[in-house]
Amino acid sequence: MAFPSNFIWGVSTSAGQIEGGAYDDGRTASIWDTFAQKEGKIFGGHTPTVACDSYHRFFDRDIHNLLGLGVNSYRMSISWSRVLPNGIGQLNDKGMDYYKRVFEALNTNGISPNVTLYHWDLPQVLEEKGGWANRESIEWFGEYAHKMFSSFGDVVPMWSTINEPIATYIGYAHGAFAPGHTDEKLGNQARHNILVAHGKGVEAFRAVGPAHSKVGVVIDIWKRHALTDSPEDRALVMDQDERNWKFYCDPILAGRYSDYLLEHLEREGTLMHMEPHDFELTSQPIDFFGLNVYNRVMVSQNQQALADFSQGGNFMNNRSEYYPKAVYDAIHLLHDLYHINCPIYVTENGTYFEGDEPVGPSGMIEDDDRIRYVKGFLEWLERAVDEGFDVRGYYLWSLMDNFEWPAGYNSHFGIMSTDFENGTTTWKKSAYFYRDFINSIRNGR
Ligand code: IFM
Repeated sequence: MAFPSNFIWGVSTSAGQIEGGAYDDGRTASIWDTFAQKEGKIFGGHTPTVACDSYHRFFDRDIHNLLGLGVNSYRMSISWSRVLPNGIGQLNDKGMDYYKRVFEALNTNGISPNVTLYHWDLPQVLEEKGGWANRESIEWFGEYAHKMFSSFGDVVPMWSTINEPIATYIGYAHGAFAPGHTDEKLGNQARHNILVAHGKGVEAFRAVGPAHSKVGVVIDIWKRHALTDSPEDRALVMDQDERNWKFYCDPILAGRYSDYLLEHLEREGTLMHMEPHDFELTSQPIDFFGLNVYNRVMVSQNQQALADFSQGGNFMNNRSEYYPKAVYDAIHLLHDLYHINCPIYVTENGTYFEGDEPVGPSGMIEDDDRIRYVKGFLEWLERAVDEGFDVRGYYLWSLMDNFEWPAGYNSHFGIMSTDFENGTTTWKKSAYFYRDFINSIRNGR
């Protein structure tokens, strides 16, 4: 029996994906509200304007679903433009009041809030000043963080500064995410700035000094694996690891970018502007590391071999590989490469189904693939805990089907389905599975 009785069991969501109420009570647009208005950016022309409507339904729907599941923590995020409609400056009382009531409701019900400050939804007003590519964004974020810690520091026991900074890179370099720029150098600048902003956030947390709370960061690790043992494939793994998760983990956990990365970016003409003090900020000591882990990525120079591999038997119905050991590998990697000396929480893990999910005879969505996936990850997580790795919690992504960024409402990650017409949610088979799993752990199995 590996999972200890005080292990955190939770589910994850984010403001931009569930809240809706996009223009209610003084909130202004985020970059995703604006991006969604652009032709062809989001599946089916969907927008996050209403989403799961949690801004209006948290208290009579979401909290009850959380209680029903028996989770002891809920991971969510604050919508920056709801609390600071101008990005900086004057706080919006109504927006602040919403979060105050959400945190109170969670705490009163024994569900510990785990709150991310920035989950991809930059206020559009700040994008108009250059967004994350503007170095001033470091100060903007610092101000926002300071205000949130001063207001809610003590009622939220776990804070994360930023979630998955890779999204910022995609949004500025590749255009598939908001705000939709397609400039590699801009992308590198934006992702560097957000890493420094993370450090500024940690600094703000220490300055405010909430007595019983902790601060961390959330990074997604998609480890590359070579399909063959050829030198070309091994080189590809190295290169892609450097440009992906290492771009974020290195400055935060090692206080630097690798020479390999810097040399390559320099040669490619995409090296970002950096200042010496930046790395003191990026590597501010954190109290925990939030690990988002979904899968590994197979790479090969040989496209045919890669295509053949993807035809193999070990794939789920969404065509992604079933590789639950990814969580164990990522935890190992954090120790082997960075000698990480703070606790790890798996802050996101889950899988999706595109289109309508299979419904059983009783009318319930029978998402057996999701159950298999989650079970597999939990087995490997348990093994890591058993081997003594300091992992203290697991959050399933996601509580309910929600706005899945460019995939709109067509990609279902929820363990509950959401009726986007009338705002009701229905438990899928996986929600019952997760509830029973948590319960069995608590009862010593
Ligand atoms: O929905 C996203 C989330 O916002 C960030 N991590 C990955 C999830 C699934 O794609």
